[in-house]
Amino acid sequence: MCSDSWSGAIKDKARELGFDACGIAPAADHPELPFFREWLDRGYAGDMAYLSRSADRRADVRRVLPTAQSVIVTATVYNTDRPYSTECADRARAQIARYAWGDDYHDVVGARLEALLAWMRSAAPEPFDARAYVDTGPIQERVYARHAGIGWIGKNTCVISPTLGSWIFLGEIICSLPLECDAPSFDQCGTCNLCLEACPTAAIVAPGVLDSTRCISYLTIELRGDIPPALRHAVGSHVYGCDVCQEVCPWNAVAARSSDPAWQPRPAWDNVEVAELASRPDDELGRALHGSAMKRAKAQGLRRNLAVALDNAQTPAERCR
Ligand code: B12
Ligand code: SF4
Ligand code: SF4
Repeated sequence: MCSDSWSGAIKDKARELGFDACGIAPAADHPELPFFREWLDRGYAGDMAYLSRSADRRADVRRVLPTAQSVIVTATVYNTDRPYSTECADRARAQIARYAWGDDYHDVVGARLEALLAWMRSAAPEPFDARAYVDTGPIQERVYARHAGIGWIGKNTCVISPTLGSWIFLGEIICSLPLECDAPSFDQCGTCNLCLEACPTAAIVAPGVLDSTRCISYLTIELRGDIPPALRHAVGSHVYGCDVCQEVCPWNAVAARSSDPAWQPRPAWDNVEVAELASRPDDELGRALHGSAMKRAKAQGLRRNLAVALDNAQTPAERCR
């Protein structure tokens, strides 16, 4: 098979395996890659030490796989038909980021990527080198997604597909095959600034630049220890992650939805009150967290977030602005 028919066959197979989009980027010196170092130097990674530890490898996929020539990028829609948190003024209602409502995407998307790679190995005329990653690998996924034509990197820093929106998981196969590549996506944010204006903690400090130490997603998922008092009110009823900068995005006004059972909200988190969630015993919380992306925070982290949300639910909304 020549490289362009190979690329087409890989994309067809990706669709067959349940991916909503698939594109191919060259393993090259993309202009956005050096920004990562600058971002780390500004302290925007907070306590996520794993990012600085792997900064050299994140600078270029050829440091992860020296023979790399192409990066196959997949997108998987996880959006479901539930309302956005911005549509709910009730601070007693627990807000959980929609990416975490169903099964753990590391497992689901990871298994689909492994299936794609296994098929590629069986169909390829010769052996090749490859690594598959979803989220946890030392690769700047959004940059390769942009150069694979999946979507552009919005001012909220998320990859926005012009056809699917931004409720997508990214996954990649870095490989030594010289595949036919797609054209990069172009920026379609224009003069819009809605995400910068809507962020409850002013974490988007400039278009495309996010200070994690202010981001509710970081504060409720990644941060170990207490949420800084100055940011607690703004966290509101977000007990795990935050979707506000994507919910206000016009490109998500009619975003694609998935009927995949994997992403449907688990009953334990569906439309639940903060107080009810907080009253559940550890073993019950632990069972609900099993196999869910929310297990990252563990029951202990969730309790810390619930305590902040409970406090906020009792606080007049005016004080929280
Ligand atoms: C660390 C991390 C976080 C951190 C930091 C997020 C951030 N924006 O950096 C925290 C914990 C805050 C976080 C939050 C979320 N995350 Co996260 N996260 C990651 C992770 C592991 C690394 C991202 C990273 O390298 N950040 C460092 C910065 C520098 O990189 P960047 O944001 O990609 O920024 C690029 C561009 O913005 C651009 N750029 C920005 N400014 C400028 C300026 C100039 C001049 C130039 C040239 C370029 C440029 O260049 C940067 C690349 O160097 C990736 C997985 C991966 N391995 O890539 C997932 C990932 C980005 N996260 C994801 C998700 C789903 C989320 C949340 C939606 C979860 C939630 N609901 O709570 C939020 C979204 C918040 C947001 N607005 O980004 C998805 C995003 C999918 C998408 N559509 O984009 C990813 C890709 C995981 C996956 N495999 O699906 N995340
Ligand atoms: S996820 Fe929430 S806190 Fe983080 S940048 Fe987006 S709106 Fe702001
Ligand atoms: S809200 Fe506006 S500025 Fe922000 S990512 Fe969406 S289109 Fe771009």
